[in-house]
Amino acid sequence: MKERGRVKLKIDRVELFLLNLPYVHFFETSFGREEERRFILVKIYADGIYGYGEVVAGKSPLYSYETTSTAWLIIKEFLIPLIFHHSLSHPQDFYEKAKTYKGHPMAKAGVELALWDLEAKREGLPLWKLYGGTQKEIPAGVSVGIQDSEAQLLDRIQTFIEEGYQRVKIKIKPGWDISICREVRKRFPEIPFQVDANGAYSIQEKNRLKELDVFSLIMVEQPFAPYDLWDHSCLQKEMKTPLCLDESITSVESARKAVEMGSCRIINIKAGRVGGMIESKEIHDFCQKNSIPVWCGGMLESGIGRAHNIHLATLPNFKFPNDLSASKRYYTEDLIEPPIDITPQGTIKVPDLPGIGVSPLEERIRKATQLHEVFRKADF
Ligand code: OSB
Ligand code: MG
Repeated sequence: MKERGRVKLKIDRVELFLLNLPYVHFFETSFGREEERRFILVKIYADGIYGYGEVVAGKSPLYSYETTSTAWLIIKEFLIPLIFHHSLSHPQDFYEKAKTYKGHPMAKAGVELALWDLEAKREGLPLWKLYGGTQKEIPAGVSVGIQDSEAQLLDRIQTFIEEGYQRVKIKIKPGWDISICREVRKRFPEIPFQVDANGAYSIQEKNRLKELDVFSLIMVEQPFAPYDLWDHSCLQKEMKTPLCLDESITSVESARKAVEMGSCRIINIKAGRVGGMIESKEIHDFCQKNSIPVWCGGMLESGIGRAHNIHLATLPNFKFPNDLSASKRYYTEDLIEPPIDITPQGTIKVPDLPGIGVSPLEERIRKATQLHEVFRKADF
């Protein structure tokens, strides 16, 4: 990562937006179905420019304990005062100060990402250059939720394959797993394929999970609960298919423990889950040194959060197709221009303009905003 800028950032305003954006198609995981995404955008102004970050916490504490309400509170009561009370010259300064507060990684990440966008714009560089990225195009995968029927699932997969996605991930849970995988494999024998349980199983179901070994899956993601590194290590010892951890990895420290215990052979990195880009890069570097390949997960972000993810996924140890799909796969009206698109080869071209490299559409943001609050330095 580039050395921290010498010049202090004169941050004079921070804005928070709470948005609701309806999905093109509902999204269902082992913890439930959602029809729309509720999330927060953070906009930070300094020296006549601004940066945007997205907070990936959702409406309810299902993926993790954070929600849009807890994140709003933490940002308003702790992180914004921190920004105004210290003179920051680089996102790293924010990262170090914010570390004194326990937990709430999604709240911290939203602010840190806005600072990264701002920093890159100040330098006139696309984010991937600041991060030390090496990939100019990144492989796109698609994450397909639980559907009303097996036929509906197979149809959706068919459509995504025709659109060019390089691999398909499906969500599984007890009862929507073995026979579903068998049908997917029968219909699409060659497609790179993986599954994600979002922690829906317990160690008592170990033998059922071992049945997944016959489907040539690239990986099985997060079968057990987030805190359960030990049970993951027991299952990995008995399974041929690599396990990948998502929810369990919240920092470079938890990544180290998971790798040392043999709880997984692959790690999914999400900047929101781990508290920002600096922690993501630390996890990436640790995994690279230890021969653990990583890939970039998603949280159904708007184009703003997804653009941030794309820049992260340019780092060299991102070795699998990512959960990064086209704008139109998620939302009819994404918040950015140009929208994110898939090439016929199933890749996403990395934006080359300064910062996140795409333009937020202020009018669309305004239309989807349920709550807006402005914080000025003068008031702190
Ligand atoms: O576990 O990867 C997950 C979406 C919401 C919450 C958790 C997950 C997901 C996805 C979507 O799988 C991936 C995407 O953004 O395309
Ligand atoms: Mg996951």
